[in-house]
Amino acid sequence: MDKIFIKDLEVYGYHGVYIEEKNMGQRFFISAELYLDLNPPGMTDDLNKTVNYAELCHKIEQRFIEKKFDLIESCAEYLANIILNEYTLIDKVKINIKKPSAPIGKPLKYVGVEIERGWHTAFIGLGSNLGDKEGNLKLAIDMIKETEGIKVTKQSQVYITKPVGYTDQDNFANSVIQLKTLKKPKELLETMLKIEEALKRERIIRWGPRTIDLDILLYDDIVSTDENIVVPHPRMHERLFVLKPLSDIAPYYIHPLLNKTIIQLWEEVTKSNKDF
Ligand code: X6L
Ligand code: MG
Ligand code: MG
Repeated sequence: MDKIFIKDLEVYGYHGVYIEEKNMGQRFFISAELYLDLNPPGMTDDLNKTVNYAELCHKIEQRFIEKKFDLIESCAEYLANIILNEYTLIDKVKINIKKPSAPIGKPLKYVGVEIERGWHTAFIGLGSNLGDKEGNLKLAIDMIKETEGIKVTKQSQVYITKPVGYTDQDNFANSVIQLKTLKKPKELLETMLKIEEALKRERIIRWGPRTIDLDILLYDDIVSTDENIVVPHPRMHERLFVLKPLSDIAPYYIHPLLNKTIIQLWEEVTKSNKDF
């Protein structure tokens, strides 16, 4: 992918665990690699279609010196966040921070850190069958939209569906949203669980009635078997109340384990189930 780079921008800053580092300060070298499509600006010679690296250098310096972090890890995380939030053209950023005068008492060129952060695509399945069902979906989506580091980019229709699994309960309202996020899967899951809690989700009966259920269906094309966050959602490919709304907004998205499009999965399930 195309990139713009800034190499070893020298900045005098006040980060460090030791008090002298915070008081006296020291030199740092900051490098950034910005991943974005350089073809549009390259074809049009238009600065508005790219990132002004002069402006960015000034911003990096300004934001770097206004804080006093213990760790350069925190500095890097902080800068990556600012850059990705303020320059929407940038998909991914690499930040490298070097500390050539770290108080180590050994001869070395520098110590440093490097991180890579970017926007990821995820799909969330929403379900509600208690209280104002459609209102609950809307409330949850509003809370997701207000979360820092998340942008909701697509929304399916709302479908009224018969309960699956535990059938002695009210019909569900189901929908699916696509979002762009800076969060890792684990952080995204925590956000979803917090919103479920805020909307008074109670877990009494397994598969039972709920004000809101927020499931991470897909996260990029990651296949994760971490027992807390299994993506793709292990049963999404069997459930029409997921596949139907998902096919509204991502019909040709390929399920990274089954290697089939959402439409294909939907057709396979529809053939053996006439509930929709
Ligand atoms: C055999 C055994 C076959 C269990 C299927 C299917 C279990 C689905 C649980 C199953 C089995 C589930 C929603 C729902 C639930 C929802 C609708 C579940 C877990 N959530 N039904 N049932 N919408 N329509 O959001 O999905 S509970
Ligand atoms: Mg669920
Ligand atoms: Mg769930």
